[in-house]
Amino acid sequence: MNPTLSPPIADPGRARVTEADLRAILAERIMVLDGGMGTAIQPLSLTATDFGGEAYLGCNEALNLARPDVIAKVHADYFEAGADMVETNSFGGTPLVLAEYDLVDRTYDLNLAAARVACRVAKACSTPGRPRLVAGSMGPTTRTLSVTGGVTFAAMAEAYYQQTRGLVDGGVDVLLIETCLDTLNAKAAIVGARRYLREAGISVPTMLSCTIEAMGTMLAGQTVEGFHASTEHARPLAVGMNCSTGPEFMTDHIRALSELTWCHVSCYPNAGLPDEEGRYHETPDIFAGRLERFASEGWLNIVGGCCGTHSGHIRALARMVEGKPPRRPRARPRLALAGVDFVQPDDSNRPLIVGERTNVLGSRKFRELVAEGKYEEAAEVGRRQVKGGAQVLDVCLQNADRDELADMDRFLAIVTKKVRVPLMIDTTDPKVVELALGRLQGKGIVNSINLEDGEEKLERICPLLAEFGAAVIVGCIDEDRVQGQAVTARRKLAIARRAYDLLTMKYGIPARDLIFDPLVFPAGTGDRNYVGSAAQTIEGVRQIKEALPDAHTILGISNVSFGLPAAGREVLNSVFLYHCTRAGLDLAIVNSEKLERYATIPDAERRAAEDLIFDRGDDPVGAFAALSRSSTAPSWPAWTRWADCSPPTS
Ligand code: THG
Repeated sequence: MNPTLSPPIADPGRARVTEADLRAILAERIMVLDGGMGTAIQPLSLTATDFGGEAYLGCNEALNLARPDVIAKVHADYFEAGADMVETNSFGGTPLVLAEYDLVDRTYDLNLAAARVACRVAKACSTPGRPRLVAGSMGPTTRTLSVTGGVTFAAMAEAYYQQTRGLVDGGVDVLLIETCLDTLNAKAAIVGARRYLREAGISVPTMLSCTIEAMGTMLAGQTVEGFHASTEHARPLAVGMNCSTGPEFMTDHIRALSELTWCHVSCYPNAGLPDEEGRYHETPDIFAGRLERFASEGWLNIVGGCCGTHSGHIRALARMVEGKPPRRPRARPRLALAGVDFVQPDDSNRPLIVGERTNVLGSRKFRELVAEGKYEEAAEVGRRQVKGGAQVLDVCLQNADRDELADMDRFLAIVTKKVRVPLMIDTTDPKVVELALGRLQGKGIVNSINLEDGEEKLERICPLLAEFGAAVIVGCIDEDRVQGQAVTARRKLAIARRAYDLLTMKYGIPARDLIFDPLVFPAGTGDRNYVGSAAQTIEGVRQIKEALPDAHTILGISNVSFGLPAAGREVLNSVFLYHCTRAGLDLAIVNSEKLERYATIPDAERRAAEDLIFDRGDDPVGAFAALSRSSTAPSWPAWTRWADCSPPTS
């Protein structure tokens, strides 16, 4: 413990502003945030003594203990200029960053002090009609989980947990996770912050703000839409952008975000792009003039400044927003998925194609590559699925002979660098789910849960969905000992309804994140149990979509053609997919490189496939097999989970 840094100032004894009060203010007007902290400190030419010693020179957080008066003055100036909310001087306040100054053991004190200084000034500047607020600043740290690595998700979450403790105990009204360059860091911040709030039994809203670089994406590659999709599970009070460029370059991104999000929108840019010497040139009038457009378009709820802005900029902003109505958050949230790229299934692009080959149970080749430790080549399998049109990848590494956890860890580290699409984590092991979700920058899908063992699995997996943000596939399977997997449309719908109620009401999962799998069984084997089951699946899709319109549907299309020769499989898959799509299917798991185009299938083959699907004629199995020149007997896949593929009983 270093003696030159004094203890934090006393608790100012100020009550936290509630989320309800914050929302009431945001409903009324555009809120003004402060400007840059660095910009305000720089001209003061502080010395090593001000920082508490040579060792801390340049560590702004040290000033919270060594010179709280300086920080208090910066806050007071911003309030005086018209800011409603100031940010604590804690941008680099995680132990990950403080380690560079050997200040890890002062993490709590430095953040506590940052919050107390700001809260004391906020208290002094508040009037009954105008509360002044404090946002706890949480910067991106000096590492990126998705780009540079060198730190685990758990360690990152722990670092933010430590920072949150100090800020929340110090009394901040909001936690502001800002300047996010890598969404995976932001997700770790969310996990860490929530863990402390849960422990302390306190509710403090979060705001999230990403940084889009001049080339139009975050450092780790996502756009602002991807960032939003990947973090909306935090239910942030506001989401927005800060830093990086001046306001002008943010225009398209802020417009897009404003159209997309159901949260409030914040924007606090730099004072233009910096020149060679790192100086910013937008004057208060130019800066406020550019942001005026955003306010007038109705895109903004919170506005402020970042690097290069000072109290002059904030004064100009406060004048500019006066009397301008705040943005009204968009009403209806929709399912959004993200890898690096962002995608939303809707009626124009349905069904999203999910590549099936990165599955050790479904592809011998992929299984062998993984078994030989050839993860790069295994990831190439995924890249080819994407090139072939896959918009999502199903990743399954469930091999009883191997360590699934280790395989998933290694495979994801590589495949996330090779493909930009959202990933689907195909596993039944909650440990694998947890590890995998901590590896995804974007918003993925867990494949899958069901009611086969009652609620046992749900209890373990649902909290992970809320913690990391992921959609989930719910298979239409229940506890029934005789026929757990639903074959009839009626049972598919009944199970989907039951799961829907349970998952939305008891587990709090948003309906839009539920993707029901009505189940596909082999249609071409002659197994009496599955005669007509393909038609039931199509009808199941239709009924689930109709009864539960907020939720989504998915099918493993290739299951339908198990046991048929290759040429016949592609035809049957394609015709089946066509009918499922007409029924409303949202996502389809297929081999994206081998999807026969429906329109190119000769009439006779298409009719034979339809006869098989809808069980028309005397011997649709035989007729279809004859047409697709089946000579060999059906070969049985090593498949047991999704379709009960026991060989025909008769
Ligand atoms: N629903 C959900 N998830 C699923 C399925 C489902 N995941 C897995 C599966 N079903 C979908 N994926 C595949 C992958 C491969 C095959 C079928 C479905 C396939 N494989 C060849 C076979 O078994 O004949 C193997 C060929 C080879 O080894 O190269 O057909 O229904 N939610």
